[in-house]
Amino acid sequence: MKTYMPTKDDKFTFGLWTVGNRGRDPFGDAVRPALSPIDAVKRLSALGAYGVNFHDDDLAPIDATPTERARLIREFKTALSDYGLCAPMATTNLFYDPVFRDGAFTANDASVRAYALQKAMKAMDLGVEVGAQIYVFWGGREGAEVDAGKDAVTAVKRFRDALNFLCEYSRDQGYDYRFALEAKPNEPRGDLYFPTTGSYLGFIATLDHKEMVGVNPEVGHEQMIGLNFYHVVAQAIEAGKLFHIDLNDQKFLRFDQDLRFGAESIKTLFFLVKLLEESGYSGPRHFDAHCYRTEDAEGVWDFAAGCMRTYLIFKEKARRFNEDPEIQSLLSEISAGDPAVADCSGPYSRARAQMLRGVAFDRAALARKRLPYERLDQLTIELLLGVR
Ligand code: GLT
Ligand code: MN
Ligand code: MN
Repeated sequence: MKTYMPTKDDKFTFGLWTVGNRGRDPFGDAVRPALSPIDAVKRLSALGAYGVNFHDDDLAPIDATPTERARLIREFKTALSDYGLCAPMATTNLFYDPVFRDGAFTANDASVRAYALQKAMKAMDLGVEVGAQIYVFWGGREGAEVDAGKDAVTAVKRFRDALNFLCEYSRDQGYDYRFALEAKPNEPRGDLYFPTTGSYLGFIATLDHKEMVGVNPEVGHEQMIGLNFYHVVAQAIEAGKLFHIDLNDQKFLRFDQDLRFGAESIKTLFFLVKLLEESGYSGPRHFDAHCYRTEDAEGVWDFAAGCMRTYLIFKEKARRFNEDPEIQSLLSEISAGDPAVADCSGPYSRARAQMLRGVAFDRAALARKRLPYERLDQLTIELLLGVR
């Protein structure tokens, strides 16, 4: 009997801002009390999580005195070691304070851009202090409502300058960071630059230290514009660029909902988990979600446990999918080809091109070949619904 109890080996992580979300939205105030980082560490550890991630300002308020800041960091580090959690990812809050109302690295005001760089450097130092090796950049305010006010080409160049600067800073300090860029199409800005993970994959190739930089795709951010998240992640993995992942869920084409993992998109997220587990991805499985605003402080832990449990159920379903004889036989049938043609495929050579020219294809027979996707999909659904 499977218990689906998470262990540290599952590498489940949560952000302090996720379990600490107080339920504020643009139409209503907080409904839950503040959760201290120490209590977050205690509770997550008890649930079987592996780590906890944070923004600079989640640990110490932006205007904390140096002494206060040092104390908060010290207490957090002690809690991590007392409760056996790590902090594998760190990030900078470059979106909440009014100074960032027109962006951070892409702001029109050069002083704001410089301040954003300074804040990111300090937050990187802080991340290293607690052992983080992945550094996420979510450009929450890097966008515009008024395109007359900011040239979009300039914005891309400014963002590149910032990333190049921070890669050099990381190297110069002897840090071991890998940077993970997180896309989002809009919200809180009318439009955000780099709206999809695909945009970032193109951008990364233009950086000075592209080997240091990958992506942090978030389920909901791609589903806000109707993309297939499984396909998004597959491309990132194939490019060797999946450095981190933000797991949550979302109804399509809406505001960023950050729902509990698996709350909505059962089939897509099943294929996502199957992909993560089979691809050799060894990074954290990070939940960037929060519980419904209707929950009280205890409901947060139902939410957190639910994210991990659903992931583990999908993982078990992936194993069953691979062991299901009927599913596997349909898969072999679908991909079976004419062995005589196999020699003609492979990397280009003149001889191979010549050979391929000479093959007599039976186009009509190929077009008639059975493709039993209906049956395959039905079996997948039955497996997921628990009757198989
Ligand atoms: C913020 C955002 C997330 C990002 C976090 C990292 S902060 O909650 O909604 O998608 O991953 O900056
Ligand atoms: Mn996210
Ligand atoms: Mn989100």
